[in-house]
Amino acid sequence: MNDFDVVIVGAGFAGMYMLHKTRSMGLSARVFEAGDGVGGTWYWNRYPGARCDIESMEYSYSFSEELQQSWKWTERFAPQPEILKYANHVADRFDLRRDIRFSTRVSAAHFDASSARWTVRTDRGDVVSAQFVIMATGCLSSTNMPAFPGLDSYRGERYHTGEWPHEPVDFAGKRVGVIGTGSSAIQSIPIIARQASQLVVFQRTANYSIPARNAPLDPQYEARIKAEYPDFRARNRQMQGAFGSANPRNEVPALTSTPEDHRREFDKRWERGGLGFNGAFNDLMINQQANDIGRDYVAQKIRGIVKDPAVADLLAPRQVLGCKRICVDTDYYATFNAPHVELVDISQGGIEAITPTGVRAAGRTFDFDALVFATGFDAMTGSILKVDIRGRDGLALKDAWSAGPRTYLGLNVAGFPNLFTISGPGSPSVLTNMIISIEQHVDWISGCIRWMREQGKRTIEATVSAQDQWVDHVNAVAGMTLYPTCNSWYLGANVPGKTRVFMPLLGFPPYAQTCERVAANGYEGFAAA
Ligand code: NA7
Repeated sequence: MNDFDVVIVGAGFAGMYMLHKTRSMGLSARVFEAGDGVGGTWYWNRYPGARCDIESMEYSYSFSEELQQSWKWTERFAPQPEILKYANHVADRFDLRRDIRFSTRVSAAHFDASSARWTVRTDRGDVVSAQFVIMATGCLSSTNMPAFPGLDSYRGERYHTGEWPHEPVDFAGKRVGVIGTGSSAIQSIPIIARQASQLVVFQRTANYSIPARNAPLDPQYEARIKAEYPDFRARNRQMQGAFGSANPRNEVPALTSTPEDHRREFDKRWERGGLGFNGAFNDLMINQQANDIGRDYVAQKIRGIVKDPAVADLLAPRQVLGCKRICVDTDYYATFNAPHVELVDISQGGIEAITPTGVRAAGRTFDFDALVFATGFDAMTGSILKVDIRGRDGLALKDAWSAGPRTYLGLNVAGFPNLFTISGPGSPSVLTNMIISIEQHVDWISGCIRWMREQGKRTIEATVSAQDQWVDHVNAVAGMTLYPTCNSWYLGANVPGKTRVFMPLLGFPPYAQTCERVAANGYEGFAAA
């Protein structure tokens, strides 16, 4: 059996930086990656129009000044192929590939208390031993394919946005159905519509989408940021979501502002484009009445774009603005003005069945040459729980999490010594710029391992009481907001049968401070032996 200090599961942005960091500490590491290349979610999500919703000057590693100075982004929001190219560049630049086993999925990780080591198994028959196991499995990696009746009977082409083929898919002249209206659908629909002869979109819940206003990256802006990149990064780390310092939240409540103020601020942010729209007022996520003002503004914008009032009405979201991550788009709403594009409301009966030739929904039958499932992910816990993880006394993680994920700091689970989760549930993760959250976690885990070595400790694990308090804290913070009011994937509500728990923690800066304090206090809330 091969012995390593660290086994890392996944070679996305988390796994790659973790490998780089462990190497720099002189530790031996092996990474297992299911795909045949690096990039994680950006490796799998190759659907047309796939693009990051965080600006490219921010959605990139900050740990290497040379890297951030030398890499050139071409657009304000980077498209998937460019992000994948960047991931490959990082893998080459830091010579990461030699420690990564591609096309290999970790199937099990079992802890043995007597040796204080993990035994890790893969679907290719590898059996290795490691002191630490680090789950760098990503938050949006495990696709959600609903068990639609008749799914297997469908005879046409079929795609999931999260597992898109590597070759370009040509929809020219085809009748295409898209199920779902989340971010992946909203990005791909305008492009599919340009090719398809007929496009039918099945909408269960109308989503908020703000224009991206994507454009070639302004060279002057790029030069300005690069002239002070470390300061720019530091300012972003002070933002709630660890991004967007150039367009911060307007620290004024909507409730005490005038209708003119509302229009001016929302107009400004609609014109600027991107996720900053949600920062128009500081009470949008904590007060329903304030949020209603934002919701009505977006509905009125949709009515201004979509010509058929009945379609505009269907596209106007009813849920809290920002309750599900808002989408950013290029021409999404305008696409529904095209005569060959139809929106079908399935909010009442859902998809009744998939048939050999298409879909039955809303009491009608539809025939398609191709069906696109844009039905999202088993977010945050899906990929972790696909691995048979067993901690002390054979305790299975899926049992420890049967009532929803429980962690301390989103980094470790009581009863699972030396197992770390990068951007795990209970940490800010998906509510932030993921790469910055990943770096913060990797740095913290590395610091923890260094401390253990210095102190001569073999194991570290969260105490049950620290974990209980942390879970209460995450829930209490979410409970002060409007986030728990809709069926979002933050709550696991998109996956039938998944326990409804708000998984990410709001607020990056106080979280990062807590992590620092925990470390400074000798890893408070952890037991090390
Ligand atoms: P999302 O945002 O989870 O969207 C999935 C969509 O699929 C959403 O509109 C769902 O409707 C719909 N859906 C899911 N299950 C069904 C069933 N059973 N029937 C009909 N429709 C269904 O995933 P994305 O891939 O678009 O985006 C994920 C994140 O990636 C996004 O937030 C960005 O951060 C990047 P629902 O809203 O649940 O009614």
